[in-house]
Amino acid sequence: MRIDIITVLPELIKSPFEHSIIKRALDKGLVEIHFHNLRDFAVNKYGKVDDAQFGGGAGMVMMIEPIDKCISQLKSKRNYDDIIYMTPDAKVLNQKTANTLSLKENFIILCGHYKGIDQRIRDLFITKEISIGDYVLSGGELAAAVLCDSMIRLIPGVLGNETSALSDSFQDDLLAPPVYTRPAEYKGLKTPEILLSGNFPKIEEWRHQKAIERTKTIRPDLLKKEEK
Ligand code: 6GU
Repeated sequence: MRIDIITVLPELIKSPFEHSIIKRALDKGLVEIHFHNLRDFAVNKYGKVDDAQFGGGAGMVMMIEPIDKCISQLKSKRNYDDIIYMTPDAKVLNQKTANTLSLKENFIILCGHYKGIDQRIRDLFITKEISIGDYVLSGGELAAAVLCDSMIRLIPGVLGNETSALSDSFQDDLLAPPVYTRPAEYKGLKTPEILLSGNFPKIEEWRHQKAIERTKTIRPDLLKKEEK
């Protein structure tokens, strides 16, 4: 997988890729990430990439020209499966989208800022728009890092034990069951007996039951989705 990230704040988004599972995926060559500073395509020597919106109103809008130049340059070098715009006014990312995207090869991810980008960029280039939740962030960078993490960990070979991605919360629309590790008892707080029993079919049954209970309590909307 190759991901090209377009941003006005490359420093803000780099560090999530320098640790843990994502770093290992990069080191193994399973994914390549390239950062592009939109200011390199600015319309003047002061690095201008945004302007006031037509029609009036507070907030700046990211201009069409720098983004056009940057995306066109990338598109002239290779084909992209998707050109994704990170914005709160879009469908919310879920595990199904992450699964689908993890099977593709090349992405451009454009991080929004200020009031957003000139609509003509969306009409012309963007093939997918993604939000990471119903709240507003200062920019698309953190959201892009979240999206990349969710896709990269699903690329075969990234996680040591591939079954662990499959048993994650949300993979089957259920929250994960509770987990315990040594010591079996701490200050009188006990691990459920069943987990120490060695009876693996019973343990699986217990985990599934707990997953359903947890989902009913915390995210009943997920169960409703399953019934559809
Ligand atoms: Cl993708 N961008 C911004 N700025 N805020 C968000 C978001 C994205 N997703 C949720 N909030």
